[in-house]
Amino acid sequence: MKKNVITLLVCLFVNAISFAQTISVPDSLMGATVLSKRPDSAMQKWRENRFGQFIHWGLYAVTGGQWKGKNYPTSAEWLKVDAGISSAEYAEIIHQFNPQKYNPVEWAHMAKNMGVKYVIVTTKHHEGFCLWPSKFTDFSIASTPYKKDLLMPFVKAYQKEGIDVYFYYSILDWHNPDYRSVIQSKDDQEAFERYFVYVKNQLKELITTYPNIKGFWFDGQWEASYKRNYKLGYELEQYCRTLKPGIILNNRIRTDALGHVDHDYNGRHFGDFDGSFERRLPSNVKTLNFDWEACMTVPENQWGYHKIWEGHVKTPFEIQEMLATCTSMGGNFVLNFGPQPDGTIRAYEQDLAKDVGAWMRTNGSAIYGCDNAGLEKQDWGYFTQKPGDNKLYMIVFNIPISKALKLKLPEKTTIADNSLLTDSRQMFRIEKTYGNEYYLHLGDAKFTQPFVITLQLKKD
Ligand code: 2OX
Repeated sequence: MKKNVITLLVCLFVNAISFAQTISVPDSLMGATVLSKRPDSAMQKWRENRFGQFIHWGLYAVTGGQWKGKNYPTSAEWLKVDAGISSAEYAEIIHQFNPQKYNPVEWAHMAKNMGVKYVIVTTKHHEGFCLWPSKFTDFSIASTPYKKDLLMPFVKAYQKEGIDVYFYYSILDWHNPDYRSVIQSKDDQEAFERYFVYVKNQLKELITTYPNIKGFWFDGQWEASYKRNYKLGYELEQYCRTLKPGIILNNRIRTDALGHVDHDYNGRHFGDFDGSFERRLPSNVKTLNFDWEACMTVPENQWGYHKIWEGHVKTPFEIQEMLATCTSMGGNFVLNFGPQPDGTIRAYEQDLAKDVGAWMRTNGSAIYGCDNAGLEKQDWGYFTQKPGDNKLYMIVFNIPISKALKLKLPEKTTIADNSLLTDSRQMFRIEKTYGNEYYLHLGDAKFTQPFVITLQLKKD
């Protein structure tokens, strides 16, 4: 017992040291502070999670992309700006927000079944409306006909399912009268500084009320006012790290002295990971030397609920492939949901979650805890590998007419064994072609879904 305690203390200490060494003081231009992958266990967990859920929920769910009889096809959470709604008029929507069918236990259950290991929820989007009853504003759930806190039952339900909770928080705020997009006078600067006290108060309130959340996901950091106040941005990073040691922060937390967003003047991401891949995946299939995350919408460019989905809507296969792509490049993938104004989730999103979840239950071991395998990408799909493991996963999306999958293995490596992940009795014929190249022959095997083949590797 005593030995366990000592081991635990040593682990905590080593963890704290390695963590502290990773976060440095910024240079004079307020560049990035995390210059390599954070080795501590919190960040390790983030990395192993690989698959997350995004939730965009706020007053924009009520309007659903329409205003005064007009439809705005790609405006959900951006409707206020896109439809030119005044702040006074927009604020009135609060009286219609009444999600009587909200059941976060069902949401969390759906998320768990989909296979996500973490969730990011919009506590406050650009509109400024707060899902929790904040002490620092009336523009919150407390002023709606619903009245009750939405966030506490959400956090509890997700954490009960073992899903890590992260809070999205927008720095940009269309409601707070002290917020400024640009600073043109001393008064503007004073107002912006007052707004910043509000931000810090709210973040402290969130951390104090929900102490078990894992981190913040900032957004709306690109306006001139915040760039000009880059020192406040750095102060914010420090503040968050002091509020909760080990907290995980995305790169939208701040800018540098030259006004760079996402990445500093040297191309290094701010925060603990590069979260700038919004509705796109990195195109370069190489081992990226930093942690990153891509977030994706199901319909075209909109994150909140929209009554009408126009244009392409993504299918489960596309989502599975994006997740596999991200894992194979050493990054996380986050899929967005925009709940409806009554608190339910639209049928298409529920079905998608079910399909992706079914696939993850049988193929998830090629995703969770996996990373870039250090191999060249092949046309049939994606290689992944758990760090330090001699097992290689092939996630197959495209079967060639020849039914022969090309493999290029590292020098001095042979394939000791292979099988279908979902059926270890199903093995495939391996043919050596030349050098360290092989064909894996699928033969007559029939597939209706993307599938995973495991290769047991052996050093010569
Ligand atoms: C706007 C201008 C330039 C670059 C990005 C944006 N942007 C970001 N627009 N919307 C966003 C928000 N980020 C996503 C995660 C959603 O919350 C979206 O509203």
